[in-house]
Amino acid sequence: MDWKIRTSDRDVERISTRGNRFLVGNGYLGIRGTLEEYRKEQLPAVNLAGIFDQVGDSWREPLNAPNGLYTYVKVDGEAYGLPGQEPLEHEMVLDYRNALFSRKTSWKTGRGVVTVISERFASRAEVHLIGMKYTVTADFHADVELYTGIDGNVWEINGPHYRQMEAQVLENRAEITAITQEKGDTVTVMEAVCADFPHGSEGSWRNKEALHKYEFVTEPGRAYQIRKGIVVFTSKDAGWSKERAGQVLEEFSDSGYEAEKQKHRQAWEEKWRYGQVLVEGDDQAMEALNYSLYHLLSIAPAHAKSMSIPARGLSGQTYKGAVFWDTEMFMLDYFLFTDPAVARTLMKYRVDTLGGAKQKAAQYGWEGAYYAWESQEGGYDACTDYNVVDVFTGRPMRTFFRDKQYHISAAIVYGIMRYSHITGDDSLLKEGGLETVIECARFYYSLLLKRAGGTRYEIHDVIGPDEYHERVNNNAYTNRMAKYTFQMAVELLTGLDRFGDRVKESIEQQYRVPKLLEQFEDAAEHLYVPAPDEQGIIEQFDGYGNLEDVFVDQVRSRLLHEKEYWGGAYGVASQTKVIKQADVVTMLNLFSDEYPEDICLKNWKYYEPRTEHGSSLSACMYAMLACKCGMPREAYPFFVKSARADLNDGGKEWAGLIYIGGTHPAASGGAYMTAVEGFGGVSFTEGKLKVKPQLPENWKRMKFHICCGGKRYAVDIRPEETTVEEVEE
Ligand code: IFM
Repeated sequence: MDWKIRTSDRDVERISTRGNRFLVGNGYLGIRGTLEEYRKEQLPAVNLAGIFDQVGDSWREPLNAPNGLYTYVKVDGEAYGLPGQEPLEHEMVLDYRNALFSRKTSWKTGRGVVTVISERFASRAEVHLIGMKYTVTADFHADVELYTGIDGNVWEINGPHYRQMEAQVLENRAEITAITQEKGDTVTVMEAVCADFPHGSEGSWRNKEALHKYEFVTEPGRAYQIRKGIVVFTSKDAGWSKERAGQVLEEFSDSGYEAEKQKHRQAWEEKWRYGQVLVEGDDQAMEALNYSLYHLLSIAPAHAKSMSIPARGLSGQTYKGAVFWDTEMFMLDYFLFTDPAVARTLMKYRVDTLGGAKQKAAQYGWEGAYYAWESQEGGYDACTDYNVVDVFTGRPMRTFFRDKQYHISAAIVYGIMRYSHITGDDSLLKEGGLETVIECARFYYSLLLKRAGGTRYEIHDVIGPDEYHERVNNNAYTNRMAKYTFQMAVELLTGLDRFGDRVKESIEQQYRVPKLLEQFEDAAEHLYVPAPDEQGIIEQFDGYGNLEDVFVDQVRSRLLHEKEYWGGAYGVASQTKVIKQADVVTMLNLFSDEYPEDICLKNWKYYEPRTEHGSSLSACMYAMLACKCGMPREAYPFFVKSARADLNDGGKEWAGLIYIGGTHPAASGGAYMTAVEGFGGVSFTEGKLKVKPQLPENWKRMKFHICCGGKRYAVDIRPEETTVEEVEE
């Protein structure tokens, strides 16, 4: 395995997926795998973490910075680039061990062959820095004009986000400062170019392009290279200024591209040291898995103390750059097991956005904290009431994701408690985590209903993970997660002493602890969670069993339009048993120790043919439950599907008429969980690591690291024995 993916594909239809697949990123920014000459129509983006803008009533979304990689060539007066000019040869490579993107493209001109080679990295050592080199070679005396600079014509879905741009172009230096519409935030991109060959040069600022032109005549076979350092910072980045960016660029120019690249590679090697998973006997699985981990590492906010990861990572503005339950339920484990500081950063974001969650609960008339379904700055819920556009009428469709996906708050509790249980670190709980769990429990408590004369609590009018069935009662997943939230709140409230007097007093001042304990204990005991019926099947929600019993292909055959939305009032799936993604199976996976194996298996077999897997979050839940049922062979194709979510073409790019393309970090996290927890059999009992492997037949050996209780362990699984050894750091 060479830790590289390559393609010579240049089909314009797949520009979007290649942009995702060849992405490089460092948690602060993500650079789509597009070519230097691409204009906004080809969807290039330097996508920024944690900074948003809203134009009028359009959706608020994260910013794409002006594109400092923009470069193209003219030879003998004619421009050469893709997708316009048919090349002789073309290849793009992503070296995902070192997070290096490169391309090589040759064109035949009227007088000979001209070749462009480039390489780029989003520095891991200095996250504001992008390094790039670009080389032109011709096999004749070509008159070359090489244009390089910053393109302020950015690709945006709901823009334009910049109301003003100011630029400066000096010799070998250029900068653009763009000012956002909503809050007047600034995004500054500065570059320094080094061209160590004789040339004529000229700078310009026109049509939102800050450009340098380098003119030269090539010696046949000689390489003409420019190297660029690009610094990006925004008004939200404390301590950043043009002076500081200038210093970074000076250092880049002094030490040189190769030296900065070396620092970047070293930083990545550090990440891989404990972050990789080695598999012997199945190179394809090892490649897809580590490629998935590459994506997770590329978007991990290791530079921040309180930040999360959007559902489409840093691959663009899809899903409004918002944070979903994907982070806690699908991505968190990877960071928790390999780099707990990042896991803490992710969960601290939720603690710090508790205010937004309390406001949302209050807006709906609930108590406590109802987290944003699509969380942006401050916990603001970017999810709109009309989140899908109908393909037939072009009208926005009323969806209830924001109002009714109550299970989101429990995901936050799950993340906080999993962090605390596995790391043994109480600091997050002490710094607001306790209040977060209590407020989420208060939220669920305010949702509880009791039928007249009844004894059990129910939760009505919800959407579970399967979004195709809206506003149902007693969704098994939601109810079980609400019960879990009550259980966790009880665990914390009964053990306040462990947090010390100051924290205990503060909680006792804010809450009537005995009263809450009484309520939460009662709720945990009496909240109804649908139980297996005589056939062993758990009904996904009240009345699910009465819906039309068809399988996925039958429902698919009823579609009138390929982009038609399957859910909502008239969706093809809505009145059938066909579901979008794992729902009961997700619940069983999380609570498998509460159910006999045959119940897990029966439900797996029942729901699988009825699951569209229309969300990339689905396959890994089936994979993991299959492992828990002792079926690694059945789990394997679902594992591969998750691990290859960003390698394969054919992922869903549309929800009705809304573009939802981008990377799939939840699937990447799901692939990791399946490998390590499913096949590797990693679990934790009272904070202690247990490993009980069941590898797929062709896997001869598996090696990885796990952090637990403040220690790091090397796990080595071989047919003859499994060893778990503490690592001295
Ligand atoms: O969080 C998911 C949801 O479960 C299904 N639709 C896409 C969201 C973002 O990945």
